[in-house]
Amino acid sequence: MPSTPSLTERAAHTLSLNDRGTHSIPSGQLYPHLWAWDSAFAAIGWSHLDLDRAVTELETLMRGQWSDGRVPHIVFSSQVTESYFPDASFWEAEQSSSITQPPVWAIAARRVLERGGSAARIKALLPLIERSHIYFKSARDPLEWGLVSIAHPWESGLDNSPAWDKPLSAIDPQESPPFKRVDQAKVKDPKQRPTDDEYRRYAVLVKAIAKEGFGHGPFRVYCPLMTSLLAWAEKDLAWLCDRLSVNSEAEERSRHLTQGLERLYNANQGFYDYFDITTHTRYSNDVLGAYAPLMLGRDQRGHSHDRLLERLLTEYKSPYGLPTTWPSSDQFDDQRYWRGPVWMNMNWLFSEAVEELGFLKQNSLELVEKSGFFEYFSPLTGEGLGADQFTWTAALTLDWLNG
Ligand code: 2M8
Repeated sequence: MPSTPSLTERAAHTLSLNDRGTHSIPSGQLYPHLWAWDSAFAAIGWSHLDLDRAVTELETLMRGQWSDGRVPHIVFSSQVTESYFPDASFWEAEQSSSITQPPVWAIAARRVLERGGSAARIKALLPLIERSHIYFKSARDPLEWGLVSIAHPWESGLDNSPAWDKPLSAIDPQESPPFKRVDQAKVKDPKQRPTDDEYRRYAVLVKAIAKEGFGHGPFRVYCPLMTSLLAWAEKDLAWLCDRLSVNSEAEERSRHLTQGLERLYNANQGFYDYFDITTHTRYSNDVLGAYAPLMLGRDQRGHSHDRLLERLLTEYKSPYGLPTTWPSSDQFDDQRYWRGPVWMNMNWLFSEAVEELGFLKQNSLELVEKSGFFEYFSPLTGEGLGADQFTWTAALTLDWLNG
């Protein structure tokens, strides 16, 4: 009788299904091109199977970089025949989108080097990574507060998080050009995807950014998750530069961001706020991203660290890891994309960065063993949702199994 493949073998199989030679796609079912933070997570997975392939993933990702330093969130492959909306022509940029994504590539590069990836090839990437970090300082911090602002909900990676409802309500969906979505028919239930109204507003923003010559556009929100991830990535870039004898001011920039985050701490709530730059309004939203400064460690912010951790441990309980929205909130939806479901990259980021959340590794491995390598999961039942055979779910599983 043939033996059942192990979890490692199944994860490796998912990575190979989505391998396009020099880059990975997130999923054949829904996302047929290169996505930036997905590729960084894929590189972490590849580092357990084929170190050269892992470095190639990062090189391909950085090859898409614009001359102003931004790493576009999608690089379109012209050979792909599967449909995706919004396609390259809708963005009006050359074969890429015009916004970026959470900059986790230095975090991935550090891990690839630590596992034995080519020092020479990784060293060659460091100036590109540094420019991508400086882009945030020059183009995504209009008030110079030492924070990262996003230009589109897609830039945050957490597309339809309730955190964007307020600023997105100011964008008029009637201004949207006509378009046809292709995502809803590709999942079991359209309720697992963002709404049509949200998509119309997303489309308006894509066009507004293009009209402005690819500037910041009308949606401008300081985001604690983006800021925390950049501050973490800067620390890993500083580590890489130190190890590979490259000059860099990454450490200094990381400190500046960590200090900047303090502006968003809400001592009444015990978590971090968002700030809408366009209306100059600060607002609270009890979503997982509001706890992201935890990733920067207790040393930096002892006072808020313990409160954040305590709330997260008591309020965000699920046997499968961290729900993306506070489960007791009216906005929580266990099925709809980033409005509640558990995502493996969030479990991985929090468990890697926060010692007390190390148990998320066990939760996550049990979840993929039970449900498979889905894109996201119901925090209530563990049911797999969205796309099956999803790259970062498999890649991070490999990391947990072999890390
Ligand atoms: C999702 O976003 C894209 C748009 O960028 C989509 O919904 O079509 C998000 O989950 C994002 O974080 C992710 O990088 C992307 C590909 O997996 O899909």
